[in-house]
Amino acid sequence: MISKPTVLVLGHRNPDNDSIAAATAYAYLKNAIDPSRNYVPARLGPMPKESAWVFETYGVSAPLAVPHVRNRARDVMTTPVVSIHKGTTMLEAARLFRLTGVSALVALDQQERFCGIVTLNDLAFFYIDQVEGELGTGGKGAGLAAMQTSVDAIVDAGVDTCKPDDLLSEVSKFVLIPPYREAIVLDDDRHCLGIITRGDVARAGKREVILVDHNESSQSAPGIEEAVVREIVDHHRVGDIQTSGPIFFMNLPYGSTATIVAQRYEVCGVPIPKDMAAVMLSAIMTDTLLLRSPTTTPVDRDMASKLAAIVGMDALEFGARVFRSRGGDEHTKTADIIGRDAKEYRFGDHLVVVAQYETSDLQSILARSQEIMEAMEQKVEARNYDTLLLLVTDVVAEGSQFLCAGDKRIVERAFGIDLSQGSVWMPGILSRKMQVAQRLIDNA
Ligand SMILES: [Mn+2]
Repeated sequence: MISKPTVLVLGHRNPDNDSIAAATAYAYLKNAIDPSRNYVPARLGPMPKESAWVFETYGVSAPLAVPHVRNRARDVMTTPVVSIHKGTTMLEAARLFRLTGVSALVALDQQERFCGIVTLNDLAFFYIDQVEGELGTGGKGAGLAAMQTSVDAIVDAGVDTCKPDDLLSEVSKFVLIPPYREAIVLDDDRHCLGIITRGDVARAGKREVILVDHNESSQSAPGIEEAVVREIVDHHRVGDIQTSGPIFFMNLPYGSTATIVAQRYEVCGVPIPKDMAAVMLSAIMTDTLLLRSPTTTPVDRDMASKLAAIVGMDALEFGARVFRSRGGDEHTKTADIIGRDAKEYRFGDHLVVVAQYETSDLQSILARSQEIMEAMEQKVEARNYDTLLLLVTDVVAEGSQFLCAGDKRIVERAFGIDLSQGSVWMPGILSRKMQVAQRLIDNA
């Protein structure tokens, strides 16, 4: 069975609701219009609370969690393997080689567990040895008799084995360098999942991805430089991803990637089912902070009302429920507040990280500002950041509290503020991208 190539549809690291929603809804659309591939929504971190709520409420499966996009053993292995049981005769093994054309058989014990391989080479040498012996002694039929003995004598238990998620770059060392020729892929119970031959290594393609809601390698999956980026659908500044050929690259200054994805459904003539409408509407609502962020465009408003009609709820009412599903913040971990949604920006040799935490419960966060500041200073040390800026954005009061660790000058200069006392309330600042990152870039 030839399976379709898989394309991962991926949002950014520390995924927010827009990254989760855009990956899911875009993969659905691609599967509807392109039968040549299998589009799999994926994520580079845990589901945000509000995404979990929307997906659960509308019965949508969460995107697949992936640690990286490097080639793994499972991506290139040949499957299924041709296997024999221990105790099978040499003759039966020889017939199986002729029937299947493989060059190695996997030997299993009675519990179907892997115990070694039998190669065509070893079987041939075994037979030649027997026939040579026969010629030396003048006896007849020893070769034939030998072929009726068990293959156990030539089972090679020393062959290299690996796990399905092992990196191909590691596994291939044991396949390409003599005396090894192949590696066997085993699960945790030593059941054989596949075999990796030199041919498999030579033919190994690259993993294919579509990036949504980001287009910078520092925000993307580890190993992105080894993957083929087939498409990008985004609403951020144009970053540094390079491709070897022309691709579909759609970047529009809308309030959310979900808006662009929903528009693609219309362009492609694919009806939006209720569950995908809910997923995309939730992302428009969170990314535009209930259509109040300055990033909001008329297209976002228009799309929100279209999707709301499919969902059968008022857009803002639906958005308010999505925000409520995040819950209060008195129990939110400090590490989540400063790390869940953090983006790296490089200005020359200056590494600035801007984290944003949206809340409708600003007071419970500010009550812990001492503890948060300490954690931020530690993170600056540990990660070698130059500057870590945290925006605690209050969706209701429509503004952000700025907390800054490390070198504060770049932030002070860009905003004309004094951060020496710790933190500063910045009314009207809701958008990291438009009101903060852009200003830092312009003033760097
Ligand atoms: Mn977004």
